Amino acid sequence: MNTEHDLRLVGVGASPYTRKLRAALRFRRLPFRFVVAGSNEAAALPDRPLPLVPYLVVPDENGQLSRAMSDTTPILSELDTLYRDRPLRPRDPALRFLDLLIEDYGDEWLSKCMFHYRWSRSLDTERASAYLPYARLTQMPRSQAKVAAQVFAERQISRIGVVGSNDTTAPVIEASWRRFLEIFEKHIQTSPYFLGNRPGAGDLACYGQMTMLVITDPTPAEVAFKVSPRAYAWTEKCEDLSGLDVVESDWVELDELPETLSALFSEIGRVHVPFLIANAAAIEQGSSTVLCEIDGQLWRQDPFVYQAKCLRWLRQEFDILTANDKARVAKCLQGTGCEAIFE
Ligand SMILES: N[C@@H](CCC(=O)N[C@@H](CS)C(=O)NCC(=O)O)C(=O)O
Repeated sequence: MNTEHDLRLVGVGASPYTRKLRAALRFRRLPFRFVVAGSNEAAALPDRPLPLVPYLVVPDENGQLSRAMSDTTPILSELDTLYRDRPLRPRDPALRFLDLLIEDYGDEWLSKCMFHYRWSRSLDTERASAYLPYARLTQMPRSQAKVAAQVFAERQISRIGVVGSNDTTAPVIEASWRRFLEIFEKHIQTSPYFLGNRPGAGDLACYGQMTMLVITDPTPAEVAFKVSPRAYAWTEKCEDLSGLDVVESDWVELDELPETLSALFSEIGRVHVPFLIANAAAIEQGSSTVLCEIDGQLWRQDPFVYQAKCLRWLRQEFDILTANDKARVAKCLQGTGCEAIFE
């Protein structure tokens, strides 16, 4: 079999965004090779546009693997354009917007939970540091891994302010992780995925972070086992959904959203949206600190330029909806706090 033209996914298994994209390619049934970042095979491929993992190398118009793309959100959109079958973004534009919102919450808020637990709780830091150096090179000598682990942990801990984890915000982040699990637990009892009987990009964004939060890192995993033991099974399942057959009618009807999904939007509107808005305002004003209230507590962190872009993307996606679709979205999000994105 000639696999020369397979897509190349370059990443590491220990990266939540790599897991999101790998699960996406599997669900999409797209032929791909997984290439470990930093390996000789990766060095032979076109370089990544951003200093991030994962990245995806796709064929250009001549069928040559010459184009590398970074950032999973635009990558998933482009894959939906390039390959028509089994899209991850709903075709109904209003539902597509809701899926983008869940995707942003997974990528940008659950990542706060992930980063916070991993780099502020000593047990989680120790556990992650012990294996992460080997994620790129399993044969690394132990002495070298020890040094690498320390350097990496110090770097991540020094960046913890970037995600907004500090003494004041820790209880807000931890309470939000528990609430997410409570909502998830109820929702998944009646619907296999957030938007019905097939996964959307939002499911896979949450899944990516949950590989670490539910499976790998002891403190958030312990909470998950108490609140939602099915979260572990769901996370494992999402790793490879290539065998799931789907049809268009598997998406939920927007006019019949279950209450448990509204609860998820209320959670997104409770924590993530206020942050997105305060962060974008701080950047616009050239302020060096984001200062706002989230869930009744003072939130202080360094501005996060990328997340201002996320808000811009969401607003652009809302702006291009027809008046009718805008009204359908607004109706679903009414009273959740998410309306602040477009009001
Ligand atoms: N928005 C990006 C985020 C990717 C990202 O943050 N990747 C992390 C690893 S999980 C990374 O490469 N960080 C750079 C570093 O650690 O130096 C995406 O969706 O691809």
